[in-house]
Amino acid sequence: MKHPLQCKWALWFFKNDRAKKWEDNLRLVTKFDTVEDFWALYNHIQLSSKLQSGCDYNLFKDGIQPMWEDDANKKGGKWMLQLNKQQRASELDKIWLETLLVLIGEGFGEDSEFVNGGVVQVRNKGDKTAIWTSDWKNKSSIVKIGEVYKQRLGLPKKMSIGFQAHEDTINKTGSTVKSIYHV
Ligand code: M7G
Repeated sequence: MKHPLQCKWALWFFKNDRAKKWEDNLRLVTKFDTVEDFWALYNHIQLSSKLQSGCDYNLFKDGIQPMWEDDANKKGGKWMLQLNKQQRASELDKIWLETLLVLIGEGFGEDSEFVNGGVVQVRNKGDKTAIWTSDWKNKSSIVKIGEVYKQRLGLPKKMSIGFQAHEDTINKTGSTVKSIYHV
């Protein structure tokens, strides 16, 4: 018997092709709901650090599309970790694996219901990982999710990560989006 996960998850892959619309570059890879199927998938796909710049992996709960427009994400946001260029070689793969494990292992406890998924984005200007949640107004759960994420990644206490509402990202005017919470 395989070991069931609490939820069924879908892995998506994004490959930047500027000739196409953003959503047409997004592909569903597969869905899984057991520990064994997760590892079979993980061992089969490229490590994030080996992807071309402009690519993303998204792991979302089955039924939630990895985009702002999905009903579950519409009023939500993300805890984002911005890495520097050196960290691709030394830390990106560890951080993304830990992100996957905290998601599928329901590491956020009773706040897991507000967690929609996780993202890794490989970019020349610096890679990023994020946890996407619903309902940015639910401050206590969102902050607890951020604290767990920071702790699971082993980030130093003095290092701060920010939470941005997708509506602010969509409406951004400058290059930076204000963070509404910090941990
Ligand atoms: P990004 O890939 O999140 O960050 O957004 P990057 O600037 O580091 O590459 C880049 C662009 O992709 C955005 O400005 C949008 O045009 C598009 N995009 C990203 N996301 C997450 C979405 C989404 O959820 N929905 C739509 N429609 N476009 C998106």
